[in-house]
Amino acid sequence: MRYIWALGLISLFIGGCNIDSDGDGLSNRGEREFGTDPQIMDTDGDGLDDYEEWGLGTNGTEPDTDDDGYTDWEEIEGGTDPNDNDSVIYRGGWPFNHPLNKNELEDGAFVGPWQPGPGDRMPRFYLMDQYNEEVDLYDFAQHGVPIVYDLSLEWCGPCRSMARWLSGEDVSTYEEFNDVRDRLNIDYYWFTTLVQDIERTNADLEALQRWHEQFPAPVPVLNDSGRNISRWVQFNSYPIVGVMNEEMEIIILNDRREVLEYLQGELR
Ligand SMILES: [Ca+2]
Ligand SMILES: [Ca+2]
Ligand SMILES: [Ca+2]
Ligand SMILES: [Ca+2]
Repeated sequence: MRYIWALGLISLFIGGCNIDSDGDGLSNRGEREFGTDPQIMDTDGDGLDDYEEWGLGTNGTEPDTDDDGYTDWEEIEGGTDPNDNDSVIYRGGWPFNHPLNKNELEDGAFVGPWQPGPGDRMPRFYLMDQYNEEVDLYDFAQHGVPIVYDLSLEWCGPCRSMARWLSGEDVSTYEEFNDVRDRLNIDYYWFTTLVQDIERTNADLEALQRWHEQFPAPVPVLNDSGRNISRWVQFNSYPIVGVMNEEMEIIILNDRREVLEYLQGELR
């Protein structure tokens, strides 16, 4: 009888050690050792619960363990290593959107033979950037901010002056929108698509890199050699500048002044 009582006490003791108050799979004792909060499933709020972080060897109290700009959760979803800052989703640091969200958006893309209008959603284009990486344009979606696109030609003067302005130089045409420029990558995203190079042929990687060197704005410079976006918007006068909402639906199809005024009105 005494033996059974002792056994009960021992199992109670072991059970006590294994209490998992928040139900994240890691015991309270394990959480104390790991440094996470035994009352919160996802202590650092990055989308991976404490047990998952323990298993992955990531820091459960730091959303971006390797400090490369992408959270641990984003890296797991994007297929990169959350413990290695050389392993990133995009070398350019472009945003990331969950694959499930992107797939859902794709279903509502507008692919008619006619010109799109406000409310129509841009299809999911994949374009190469200045780092020779393929960019999924839907990664810019669903971050709660509008997305500007510009289509430029390397030889086109107005395209170049806009790019100069975007990369921080004083350009009188756009001076009144300098407050907008200051909010780039905070209140809105922007991507540039280079359609032609200086020779008026399809922009290749060298042209993208040349453009980025001359105009080092923190935006992707993308290659549209397949004429995907340019065929989709259907304009022949450059730069083509439009803005979409976070669902990739057109707000303004092509008017750079209107786009900048729109952004100005949206500044927080
Ligand atoms: Ca916890
Ligand atoms: Ca976490
Ligand atoms: Ca990271
Ligand atoms: Ca990483």
